[in-house]
Amino acid sequence: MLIRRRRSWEIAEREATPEALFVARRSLLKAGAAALVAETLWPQQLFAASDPTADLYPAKRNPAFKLDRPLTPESVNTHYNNFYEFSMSKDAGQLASVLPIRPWSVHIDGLVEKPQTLAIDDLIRRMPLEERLYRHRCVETWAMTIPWTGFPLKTLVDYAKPLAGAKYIRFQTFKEPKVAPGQRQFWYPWPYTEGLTMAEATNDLAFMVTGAYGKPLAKCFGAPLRLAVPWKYGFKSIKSIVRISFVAERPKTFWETLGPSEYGFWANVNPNVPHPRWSQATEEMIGTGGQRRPTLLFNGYGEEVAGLYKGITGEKLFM
Ligand SMILES: Nc1nc2c(c(=O)[nH]1)N[C@H]1C(S)=C(S)[C@@H](COP(=O)(O)O)O[C@H]1N2
Ligand SMILES: [Mo]
Repeated sequence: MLIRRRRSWEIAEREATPEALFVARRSLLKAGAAALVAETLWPQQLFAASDPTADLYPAKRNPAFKLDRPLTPESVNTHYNNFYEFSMSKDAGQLASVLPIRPWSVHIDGLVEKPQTLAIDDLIRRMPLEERLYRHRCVETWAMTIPWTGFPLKTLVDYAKPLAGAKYIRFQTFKEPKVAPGQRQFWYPWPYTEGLTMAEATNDLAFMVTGAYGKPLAKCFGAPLRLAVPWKYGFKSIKSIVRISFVAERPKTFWETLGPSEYGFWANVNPNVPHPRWSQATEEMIGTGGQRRPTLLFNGYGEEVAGLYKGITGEKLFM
């Protein structure tokens, strides 16, 4: 349960943790019970016991990605996560420590020259790792800043050699209900899926994350492989990826399936387009004692990505 002090200028809708609540209202879920089960299993382990790629960190920082605000401390970030496979609350990340992340395979399939399955360590070692400082903005109106390590998604796209018919990429998270209590809640469309257009996926900002804070990725952040698309609301940045499919049709995503009027395919950050149940005008910087800042269009990455959406009409680009 999130305990927050109300400020006079905060609107009432912000009391919700909206993504979770949306489903809670509809399905009478017993998240508390599920969380309790996971807690008894928690071996206090945030990383793989010994990460086979540990020697690659810290990777060299790419100075092109600058921040306008301080980094969110690691200890704050690892205790404030959305990871619905494990819990509806922000403690989900801690509960995720039961997830086995080795061995781990990533399937590359669909409209590619040669579908293949890669062991995660082979994949990571094949890719050019670098560190980037990114903003991160959840649709629930909280925000963070993180030093991610990873590689441009474009490098993986080039490696996969998509066929001409590939118009979108569909990403899929693991499905292990025995390990992830949230996945025993059968009314969710597990596994978690997300999608990007090929133009979005090959934009330089689209980043495949394998590490954070100069180390291999902690499980709470979506180890061993997650996406970071910082100009979009956080739910687009799918965690713990096992399958990357090149497809012709726009994939229907996890959140779009649950609430199409609230969570769409595009989900680009825009302060002037409110969520149906709350304003997106400002955001709370987690770990700063409740400081709020004005939300930035495309989360401040408009220069890099606004061009992707020129000429697209009749689409809810900001939801
Ligand atoms: N598989 C999976 N990926 C996910 C989620 C999730 O519940 N499951 N939550 C999303 C949401 S809503 C956000 S805001 C970010 C949270 O990332 P963080 O915990 O690293 O801040 O992950 C996204 N990726
Ligand atoms: Mo989110």
